[in-house]
Amino acid sequence: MRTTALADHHFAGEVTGFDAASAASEEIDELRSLLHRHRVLVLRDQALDPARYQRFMEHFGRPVPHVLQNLTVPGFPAILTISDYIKPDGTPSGVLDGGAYWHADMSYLPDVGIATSLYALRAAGRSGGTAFADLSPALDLVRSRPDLLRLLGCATADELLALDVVHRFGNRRALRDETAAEQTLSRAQHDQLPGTRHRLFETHPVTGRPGLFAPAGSAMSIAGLSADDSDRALDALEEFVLKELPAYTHRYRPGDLVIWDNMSTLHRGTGVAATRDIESSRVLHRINVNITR
Ligand SMILES: O=C(O)CCC(=O)C(=O)O
Ligand SMILES: [Fe+2]
Repeated sequence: MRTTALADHHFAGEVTGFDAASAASEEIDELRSLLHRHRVLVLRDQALDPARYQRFMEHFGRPVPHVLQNLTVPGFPAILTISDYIKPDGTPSGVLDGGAYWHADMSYLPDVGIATSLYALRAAGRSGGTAFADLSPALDLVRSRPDLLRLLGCATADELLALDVVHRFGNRRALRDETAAEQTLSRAQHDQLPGTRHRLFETHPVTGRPGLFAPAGSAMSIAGLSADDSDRALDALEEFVLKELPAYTHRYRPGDLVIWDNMSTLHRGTGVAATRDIESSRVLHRINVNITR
């Protein structure tokens, strides 16, 4: 197994010489530690049916089924289909625009430690990619930014670690901007997700280090700040992340397996135009696992 970093700061490791369908458990252990070195792992040319794919991801943690059960693979409640393909009857074949805004997956759940994998069954030249931003250098940088500390209401850098954020399924920007994308839920799905609070700088359950966690998407407000101050602070943090931190955009080919740690990254899908032409569509299978279980 060999790894090449695709961006600065060891961000996004492309792994070669690894076959997820046949890997021995020692090799998978090595891959798991590489996830925390690179935050995003890219493996090309994998051949996984749903059962093999799920068994492989179970080495990383316990699967966490998505609330959108209507868009899962039949017989596999933990495998969600992400696709821009619209079926002949006009219904979507998967989640179309669930992640077009910056977010960390499942940060609206009380438990932290969610990793995501996307496996590409189909991808065309026109297909959208997934853009990633690396949050792991953020804490040290924010500590040395008086402008951000002030916006966050912190008199000293140490106060950063005590900040709490209210999270809810969806996209904070959609509260104010009607053009902002957001996945909508049925009433029953919505009722399953009451929301939660996390530290803005959460301790990583594997590395033990505190790091910026999910400052966009489900992060609705910073506890203790007024709505306007909180919006200003979260906007500024997102801008800081996108301007100052390492980035990588993955363009899919069939057989790609991409795995990332949501504790130390943000991501967004870059293409959401629906198509009725299966040949030019993108079909991904997504599995989330909790790496602490
Ligand atoms: O469409 C993409 O590339 C990313 C989708 C996404 O963010 C997700 O499934 O959570
Ligand atoms: Fe996502």
